[in-house]
Formats: sequence, C-alpha cells, structure tokens
Amino acid sequence: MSTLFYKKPAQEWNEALPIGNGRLGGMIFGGIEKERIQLNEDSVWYGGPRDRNNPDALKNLQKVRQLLVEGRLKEAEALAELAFTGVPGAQRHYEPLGDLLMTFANHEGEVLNYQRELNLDEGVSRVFYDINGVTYERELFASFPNQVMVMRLTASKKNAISFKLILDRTKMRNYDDMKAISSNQLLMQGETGGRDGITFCSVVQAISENGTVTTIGNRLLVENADAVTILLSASTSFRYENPKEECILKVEEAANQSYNALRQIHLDDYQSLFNRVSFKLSPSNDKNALATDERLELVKKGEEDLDLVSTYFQFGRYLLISSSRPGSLPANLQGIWNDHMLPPWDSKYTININAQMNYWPAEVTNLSECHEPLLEHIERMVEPGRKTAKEMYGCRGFTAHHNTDIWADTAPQDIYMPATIWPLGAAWLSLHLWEHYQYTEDVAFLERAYKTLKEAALFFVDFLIENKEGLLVTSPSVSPENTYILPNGEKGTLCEGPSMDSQIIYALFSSCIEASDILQKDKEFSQELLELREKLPTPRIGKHGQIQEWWEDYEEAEPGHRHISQLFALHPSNQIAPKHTPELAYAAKVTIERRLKHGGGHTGWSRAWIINMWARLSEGDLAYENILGLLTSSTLPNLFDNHPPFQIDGNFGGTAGMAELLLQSHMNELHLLPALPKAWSAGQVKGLRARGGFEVDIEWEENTLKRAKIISMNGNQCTVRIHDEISVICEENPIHVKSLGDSVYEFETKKGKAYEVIQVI
Ligand code: FUC
Repeated sequence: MSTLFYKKPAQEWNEALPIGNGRLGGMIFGGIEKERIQLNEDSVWYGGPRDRNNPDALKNLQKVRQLLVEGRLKEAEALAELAFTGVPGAQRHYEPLGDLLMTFANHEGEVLNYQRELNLDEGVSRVFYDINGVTYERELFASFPNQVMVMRLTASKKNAISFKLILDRTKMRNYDDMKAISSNQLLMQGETGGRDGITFCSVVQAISENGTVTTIGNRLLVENADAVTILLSASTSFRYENPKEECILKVEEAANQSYNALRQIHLDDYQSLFNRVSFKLSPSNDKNALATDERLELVKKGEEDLDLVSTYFQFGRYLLISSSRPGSLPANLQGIWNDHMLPPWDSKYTININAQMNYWPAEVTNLSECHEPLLEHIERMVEPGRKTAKEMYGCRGFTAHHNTDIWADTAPQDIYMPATIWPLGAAWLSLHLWEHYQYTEDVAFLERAYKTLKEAALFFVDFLIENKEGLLVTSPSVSPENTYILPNGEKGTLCEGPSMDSQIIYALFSSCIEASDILQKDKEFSQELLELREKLPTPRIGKHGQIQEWWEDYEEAEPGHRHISQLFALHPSNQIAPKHTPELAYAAKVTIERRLKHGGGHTGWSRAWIINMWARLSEGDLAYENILGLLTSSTLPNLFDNHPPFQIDGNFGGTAGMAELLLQSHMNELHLLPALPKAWSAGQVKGLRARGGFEVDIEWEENTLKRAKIISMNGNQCTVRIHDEISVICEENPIHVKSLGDSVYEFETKKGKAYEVIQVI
C-alpha cells in the first residue's frame, strides 16, 4: 500500500492531506462543491530578529551557581527566573499563509465514487467523484524544481468545469491586498506584523482548456472549461527583496510549461529521493479496499496490518521530502503545515528533543539532502549564539537554549523552569553536523562544519565548573523537562550537571576530537578536550536500578515523564550499548520500563523515542509494541502524529525507529537485523544508509537473514554483525571474510562495488 486514501472529504484539518516542496505547503480537504487548500510558506513568521539576551544574567551567574552549591534551591530558582530568562520571554512564531478556496458550479446531484488520496510513490494527491454522470478529478502536487503548487482539474465531459476561486486570509484579517492583477491572476499580500516583520505574497493563476478565465472583483472565474491548470506561488521578504515579483515570475515560468511537463519534472525530482528506499513486510493483507482511516481504526481494535506499518514508515520519508529541501527552513514542530495564527508551541524549533527527532530518519533512510536545512540553520545560529554565550555566561563559543526560531534566536525561551535554562541546545544540534559527516564522509563538508562543532565545544571549555567531587559539570541547567524531589520533599528543576548534559558534552567533545584528527588540525584544542572529557561525569546507576537523571539520585516528580533525557547516551548517542556497557544497558532497560510503568510514552514523540531506544537494546518485540502504541494512541486519521495536538516529530521518530530495527551502524559496524520483531517474520528493505558510507538492502524470512546487499560508497572496510555465519560475493566472486568472533565479520570493499551477503546454512 503506497497510497493513503479516504472515502469522504476531510471534515477537519487533521483529516486533510499534506503536500509540500520543503517550503510551500498545502493541506487538501478534498471538498466536493467547496474545496479548501490551507496554505503555508515556511518563512511566514511574525516579527523580525531581536536581541533577547538577558542583560543581568552574567552578573548573577556566580550567585546562582553558589546558591545551587549551598542547596538554596528556591533562592537559586527565583533569581534565575529573573536573570536567566529571555527579554522578552518568547521567540517569534510561525503563521499560516492563508487558504485557496474554490466553489464549483453544476455540483447539485448525487455524488458517487468519491475518493481522495495521497500517492506516496508520486508525491501527488488526487480527488475524484461522479456527479450527474460526469467524473471530476483534481490532481495536486507541490513542485520543488518549479517552486509552485500545481492543481489540474479535469472532467469526463467537455465544458463541464466551472468554478470561482479566491485566495483568503479573511479569518485572520492579517493582510493588506487581495486583488486581481491580470485577467487570470490573483494576488494576496500582507505583513505578518511586529517590528521588522516579514512581508509575504502569494499569486495564483488559472489556465483553462476551452471555456473562459476572467476575474470579477477579487475572484477568479472559470467557466465551461474542459480542463484547468492552477498554479500557485508564494514568497516572503525573508528570502526576496520583492516577493511579489518573485511570485509572478514563478507562476509565469510554470505557465510556460504544459501540465504534463510540470508533472514529469516533479515526478523526476520527487522520485529521485523517495525511490531510494523501499520497505515491505510480508505477508501483505487483504485490506486494500479499506480506506486508510478505516484501517487505522482496525489496528486500534487489535488487528494486524503490516502494510499500514510500512506505509507509516514511508509516510515519514514523504513528510521529510515535503517539508525539508535544500534552501528551505528546517521542518518545524508541524513540518510546514499549520493553520493557527498562534500555533501550539509557536510551530518553531524545540531543540531539547523535537527538532533533532525530525531529522533522525534523514541519513539512515537515504534523504541526506533533506538534512541540509537543519545543518544550515545550526550554522546560522552561531552568530546569535556567540552573543548569548558572551553576554549571558561570559563564555567563548556559541550556545542556545531549548528553542530557536526563524531568526536562529538562541536566548532562553519561556519562563518555564523545567525547560528554559538549559544551554545545551546548540551542542545537541551540532551533533547533527557530525552525523551527516559519518554517513557521507564528505571531508569538504566536515572542513566547513568543524568550525561550528568547535565553537559549540568551546562554549563548554569555559562554561563547565568543578562540582564538589572535582568533576566538570554544567551549572545552572535542568534535565529537560522533569522535576526532582529532595529528601525533604522540596521540588526543583535547576541543578548542577544533569546526566543528559554530561552525555551531550561527551558526544560533542568526542566528535570534535575525531574531526580534528580527520582534518589534521587543531591538535592542541583536541588535546584540551580529551583532558576535559576525562573529567566529565559518566552515567550512574541509581536506587531503582535505573540510569540516574541527575547527579544525585533524586526521586523524579514524574517517573513517567515524556522526556527520557538521561538515556541520550543510549539513543541517539552510543555511550551505552549492550555489547560494550552491559550493566548500563540493563539499567537503561530498567529506566524505560519505569517510565512506561508510570504512564510514559504518552506523547507521540516520546513513544517514538522509546521505539528507537528499544531498538538499540535489541528488544524488537518491545519496540513493535510501541510502534503499535504510536499507531493506536498517537496517530490522526491522515497519519499525522498526534502529540496531541498534531506534532510531526512522532512521524519522523517512528520512521527512524523502524529503520533502527533493521539496520544499526552506531558502533562502527553494520548490524543487520539487530532487533527484528517476531511479527515482522518476513520482509525486505532496500536502500538504507549506514555510517561509514554504505547502502544496504536486507531480505529476511522466518525471522532470519536471507540475503543482504551492501554497496560500498567509499571503499571502506566493512564490518558486519549478524547472528549467522555469512559468505560474501562481489561480482560473482567469493570475497575473503574474516570472522572476528561474537557474530562479527569483516571484509575489504572497493568503492562503488556491491557485495552480496548470504547466510551460510
Ligand atoms: C517540549 C515537550 C513538549 C512538546 C514541546 C513542543 O517542551 O516537552 O511535549 O513537544 O516541546
């Protein structure tokens, strides 16, 4: 099943179907007489850039640290709340662009054979139905090469298509112009508001085959057409000095091409990414006649639907291709799809888990280019982050807190003590630069990225302080976003050295050290990091047998908290791994069980993180239980993740988690089928990527590997972990395989060659 389909128009936004080209997004309702496409453009944000660094932070830093040392928690938090929150407290927020509304004529009569769908193989959505013997069809896609949204209307009878169309932002009242600018074009433009606010523009043009296109007032009228192509562009002052000019240019460029040409250009582009990976679980079922929402309901009732599971995986890839393309902003909390003027959590970038999770599937599911917007955004954060580091903490390097926005703002967000004062946001994000390098081994990229990695690390060279045991810790900070309870019953969030901080810094220093080695530069700095790394606290096991969340073995106020920050070391990092640190791996298992026992995993993204963690612990069945949990408790009818409300991280985390069950490469080896759930007894996946420059296809039956194909992108030695003994063939010749014991095998590879890995029975 590679098409999501529905038998009724969407009644509400969470039923509508998303299309996007990274920048321009549409939610298609598929109405019959009235169609609504809710529109987004990724840079329509309220307000301009600001300096929100708290001018009183630095002069109170010592005092807050000292209060924490003395255990005067309430005083420390009260002062920090004044001196370490942003001024003002909130960053900028994302806004919708508007709506494209259509009302069709001659639509009285019974509607038969209605269907709306989203074809993931093509990145094309369709709506079709019959009225009075005429079949009407709309086909829509958002083209990345042409930077326009395209809709094609056809009918089975000549001259059957008549409608009026308007661009709208009326509900929000926030626009200046909505008018016709030629006989077949409408324009809407306005300002988002706020100082130095962004100005936006959208232009729509209709081209008909036969019939007429005119405008009256600010409506576009199409009458008696055989077929119509509608082109929509949008842009803002974030990227263009003259958004209107740009919008007109884009629709006119597209208008010079036939619909079929536009469609083919879109297909070639979209499929060049999407088709890199296929995923099939067997046996497939007989549910193909059921609509996607009906199938989801059956899964909720306990029915197995492996096709829906593999569709969910591919839908995650579809969403990433549609919301994050070179030149776009990174996928925000809602990707690009949001219809609120003040969206949940501003529809921005929460960087204490959510934005990172959005990009977990990028490399492994072979969409490396889609990672770029995030990587560029991190680099944009360096400049503001330097200022934050210097002004708030008196440190070199750059830092960010638990959010960032379109302007790469790095000052603290909210006045919310469990989250706000956490200067680790840039450090965690910077690890994505390293991740991109590990998959691609692109040295030129690393050369560029190293500067950012280094500055992220440099901040901690200055920021870390010695705790009473002589270890280097962060202060003040929090363990996102949990609260601890002191033995006297007092509750707190602010602390010295929460476990996650040390783990992130360990990973950051390690990647810097390795990068400096690869690039053969900065030996002295690398040596300094090595020495500091020795003095970082390592994960500790607490009284419940769990990985401690804080340096002290405090009780958690919410043992079932959605954040599982103390397991950063297990996933996405590799500091805890069953083969290397079995005791810590066991404690990690206890930690997840404890979270789940107390109601954890209740948000989509939290459930998705748990899937990834179980995968790392080779607990395929437990991971699958949580995949089902994600589908049954946290998935909306259109397969969007439901935090609630809709938040896209669960989709991306879910896709990444499924990949993690099939292939892992975080321990310098390709682990094939590391955590295959029993329920996934047979299947095949093609085109996954592994660190070290490999592309991997895996086929399995009866829960065991049948064959794998490994393409060596860079000619590196290949180390494979697989339970059974293997033989390897390249171009029909057997390859010498060295067994290293403990199910690990090694063989040499040549760049560009494919290696068949077969299990020896
Ligand atoms: C963090 C999470 C919330 C939500 C928000 C966007 O604050 O704790 O669950 O995902 O980000």
